Amino acid sequence: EIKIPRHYNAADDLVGRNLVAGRGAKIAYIDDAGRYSYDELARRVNRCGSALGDVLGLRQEERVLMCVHDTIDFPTAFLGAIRAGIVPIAVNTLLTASDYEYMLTDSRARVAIVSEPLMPVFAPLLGKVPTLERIIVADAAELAPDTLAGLLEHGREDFPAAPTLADDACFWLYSSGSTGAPKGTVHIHSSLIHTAELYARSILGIREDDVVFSAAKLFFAYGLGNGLTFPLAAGATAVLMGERPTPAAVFERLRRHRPTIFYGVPTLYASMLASPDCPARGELNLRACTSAGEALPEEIGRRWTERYGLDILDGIGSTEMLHIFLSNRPGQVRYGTSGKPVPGYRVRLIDDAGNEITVPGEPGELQISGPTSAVYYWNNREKSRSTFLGEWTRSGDKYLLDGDGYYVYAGRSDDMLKVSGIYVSPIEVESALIGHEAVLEAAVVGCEDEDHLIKPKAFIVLKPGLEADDALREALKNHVKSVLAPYKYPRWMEFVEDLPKTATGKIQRFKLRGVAPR
Ligand code: 3SK
Repeated sequence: EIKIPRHYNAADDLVGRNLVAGRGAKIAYIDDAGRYSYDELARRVNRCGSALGDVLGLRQEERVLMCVHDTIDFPTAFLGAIRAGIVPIAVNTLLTASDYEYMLTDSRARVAIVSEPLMPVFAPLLGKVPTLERIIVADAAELAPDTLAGLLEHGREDFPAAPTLADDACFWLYSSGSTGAPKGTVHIHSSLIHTAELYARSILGIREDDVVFSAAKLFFAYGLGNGLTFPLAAGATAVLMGERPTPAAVFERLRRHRPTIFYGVPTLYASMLASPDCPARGELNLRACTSAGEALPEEIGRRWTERYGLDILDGIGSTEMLHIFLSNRPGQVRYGTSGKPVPGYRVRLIDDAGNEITVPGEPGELQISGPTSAVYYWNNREKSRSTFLGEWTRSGDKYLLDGDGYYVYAGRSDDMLKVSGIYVSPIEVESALIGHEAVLEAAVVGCEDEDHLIKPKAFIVLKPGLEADDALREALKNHVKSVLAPYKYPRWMEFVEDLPKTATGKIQRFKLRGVAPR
């Protein structure tokens, strides 16, 4: 673990260390519009931090919500806010207006910075959310007063970092649970650099001459480390991609920019391997590949290694712990496991009676201790108390230890599903289905697809007199996609007479798991 001074500003460190090291002229970021040196990044960050205060009137410790695609505007706004001591809240760009309304209301962010294509979702919230005063449009070329580009024109390049402390709130990410609203997860200034030292430097061996590319977006804790903290901490170069990470879009960046480190998620690796355009070994320049978000099926790992002669380092992290705390290591990969604790973290498995499991083969809830744990959930004492247990943080994941000290994923302790690396609450999908006029009751569980990756499956009881047909299936899928973030829709639907329930009427989802997809 590194020693961090009490007076510390994470943005000042991550950008400033590169200037001090003489890397000002080196390319920090490449996005779809251009290339930006470390000097240019520093200018943008300083201008942004200064303008958030001088032009928009934001003060240290106030919050700014960011719904921004992966372009240079993300690090500009995120690090600019942090430099000013303002707390950015990076949110998923795939959500609905009602999700954003909740997050804006909950956080009381006075300003939102939003990528231009997402403005139709956000614009109606100005006027609707009483605490929201301004929306600044990112990824827009015009130098207008309400664009980030325009705002930067009014910022100072010599803007000093705010006098923050290592333990001050630095940024938030929203974390979802199986019940209740998403939780504002508060991280402190010292956490970012710790993730870089503990995981990126020690497990990946990231270096100044690396070029990194994360298909996982910057608004995820995984992507934030991959594409922002780690490359800046090491003085490397990061490739950013604004569009959705389809295999074609990813191949294009792998071929054009020839990154040395690629960060993906299992669903993407599976679809890349299945693509007829999957690059040949010689076309790529990779030295390390990582996977997180959900457990990597063994078969996908093996096929990747066969094709590229390079292992995927599968690991697990969480929004609460900020990045990966259990990981496979180069040269010691065991597919089908999440590897071993990253040095600097301790993990333990706790059984249903609250006792620590010390023997291999027995599943228990994984708890983690390490310096990067979030400090609490905003305005949520109950969930904070049940998650952050002093030095230990509960993950909600069940694991077991194999005979050689590798940790094997054994499901969730709650009903949450991880779909393409993003949490989906079955209860939320059930409520959406029940909101359709044809549906009486619904239960949603995770089901494995042909690549052994989990996707939502719905068991549906229709209202009396209604019959299921293809048109109704399509209508129900479209209905869910219209009220929830589209990736949450059930991939399979089974129409049943009734649902298994407890005596008190609670749906017994466990009885529906393991029913083959239809
Ligand atoms: O889902 C994960 O495994 C993960 C990894 C790194 C950071 C955050 C998360 C949720």
